[in-house]
Amino acid sequence: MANTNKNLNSFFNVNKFLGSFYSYEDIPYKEIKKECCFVGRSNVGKSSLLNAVTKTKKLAKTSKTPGRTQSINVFAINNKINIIDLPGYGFAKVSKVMRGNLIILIEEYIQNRKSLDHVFLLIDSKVGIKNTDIDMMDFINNCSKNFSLVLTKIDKISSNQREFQKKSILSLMKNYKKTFQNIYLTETKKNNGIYEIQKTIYGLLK
Ligand SMILES: Nc1nc2c(ncn2[C@@H]2O[C@H](COP(=O)(O)OP(=O)(O)O)[C@@H](O)[C@H]2O)c(=O)[nH]1
Ligand SMILES: [Mg+2]
Repeated sequence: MANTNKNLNSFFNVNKFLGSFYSYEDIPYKEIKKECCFVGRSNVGKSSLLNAVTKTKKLAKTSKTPGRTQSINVFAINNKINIIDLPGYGFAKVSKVMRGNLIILIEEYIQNRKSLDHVFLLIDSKVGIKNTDIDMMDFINNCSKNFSLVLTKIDKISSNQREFQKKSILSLMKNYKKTFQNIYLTETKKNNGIYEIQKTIYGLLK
């Protein structure tokens, strides 16, 4: 069925916000058994990516003020697959205790959510990989969850820098041979890389 860009857009365009949750245990399972999530530092572009993938403006609130989303936001796509917008980590302006709590919320979700099939870890291409990102990769890897990297906002860097980033990241990924799947370069305004991510998410249904 959905083997073209247009078909995938209409598949993802049928969507519903299921709610905000403060613990993985509160997220309903219902009949939806497949799930992926977007995780990354505050302001990396998680909500923008969700809007681009679903072709739904303002489905997830995108914000110019980092650190605002502090709960697990659940979106059902076509009643078949959930996309989870996780809180951002590593935002300096919230208290240490709050940062710790957010990490716990994220990690408990990744570790315990049985229907979670694929983690998309977002990296701002201009900022690059930080220690908190490495910690998150180690955690995902230790949970034996498959993950892909999404290098966001590639419009902000030159094509040389894109190649350099991609190369150095791929070399780092040798440490995660069992769980690392793929790398995507995205720019939400021009939809670069969005179709590839849609295909991967849709592919989870097989
Ligand atoms: N230039 C550029 N800015 C982006 C892109 N994606 C997101 N942004 C901006 O980055 C900021 C944070 O985005 P948001 O999706 O709210 O990040 P979140 O905190 O990870 O959910 C917003 O100002 C977005 O407009 C992109 O592909 N290119
Ligand atoms: Mg957000």
